[in-house]
Amino acid sequence: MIDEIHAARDEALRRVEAAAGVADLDGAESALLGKRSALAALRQRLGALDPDERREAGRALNEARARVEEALAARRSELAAGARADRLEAERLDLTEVVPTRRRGHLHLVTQTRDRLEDVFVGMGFVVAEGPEVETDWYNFEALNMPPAHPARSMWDTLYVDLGPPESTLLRTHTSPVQVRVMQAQSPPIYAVMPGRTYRRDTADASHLPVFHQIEGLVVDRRITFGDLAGTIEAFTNAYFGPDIHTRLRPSYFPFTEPSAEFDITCVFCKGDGCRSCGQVGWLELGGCGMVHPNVFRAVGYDPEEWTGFAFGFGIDRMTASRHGIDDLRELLSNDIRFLEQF
Ligand code: FA5
Repeated sequence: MIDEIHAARDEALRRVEAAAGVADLDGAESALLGKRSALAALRQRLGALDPDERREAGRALNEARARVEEALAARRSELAAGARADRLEAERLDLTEVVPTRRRGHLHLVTQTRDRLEDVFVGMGFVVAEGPEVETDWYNFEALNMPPAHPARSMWDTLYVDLGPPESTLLRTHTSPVQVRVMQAQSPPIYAVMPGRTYRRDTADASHLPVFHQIEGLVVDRRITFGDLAGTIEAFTNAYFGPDIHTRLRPSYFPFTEPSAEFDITCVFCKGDGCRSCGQVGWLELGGCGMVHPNVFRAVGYDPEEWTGFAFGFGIDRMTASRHGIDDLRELLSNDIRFLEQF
């Protein structure tokens, strides 16, 4: 009987060792220790033994069962550790891995447009300048011929910064303050463009964003005329949009230019025939422009009798939308990879 018990124990230990996985081990456990196991069958035969043999065989059976239970527990934790290691290996993320089939990221569409515009203007002989996004009231308004309480200030819904005296510091509402900084920094002649981010208390909708981009142009030289301004705008829109797109100027008002105009381009969707995007007029508004006001020249110490110039400013986001047929500016900020990947 003792030999049979040892044989059943050794067989059970072999099966435990041979279990290939936790599920395998669960199946083995009931076969080795359950009611129909070899050890259970041997226990049933104890009753037929005489008392001394029964005691000895009973002890041997208890020891055999304890050994098998121990072996099961040890094998179970061994298999669980192996399964966890396999899962970790399978789920491992190598953040340094370069997967050649994946497409790499690229510049945002607005940045691409800004770069292209800069290229077009540099090709026309302009230099690129930049200025701060947090500005003083003087640069954003006063030097641009808008003294305190000038009604034209309400043309721009301004976001003020809590710095210094009330309403003395702001997020620039347009790129025009950079004109002033460029003129202060150098003497004429000036042929410069100034791209950058601008801020207004505008609610986001299909054609407005509270944070958007403009590009400003400034020319200061002798005998500059309105014809030079119109020709420059026509030349860059042709270079950017292609020869089918033309410009027109409409009389307007800006405190820092006189005369002032707004400029439109041929609607890129209907090529001038009239459609929903352009409100059936065949033209899309792009920006403002005009001849630099003598008071702006005075603010930076230029003699308005000696120097003449023009300036223009237009929205890069709206220009991007026009060129790529995007009918809602908010798409540009949605960070939806399916949208961004198209460009
Ligand atoms: C100006 O900001 C003037 N500084 C432009 C200028 C410069 C005139 C130099 C004369 C000489 P305006 O507020 O119209 O003008 O804005 C110019 C352009 O910015 C608009 O035509 C439009 O294309 C864009 N823009 C204005 N507000 C928004 C907005 N909330 N979201 C997106 N684009 C905007």
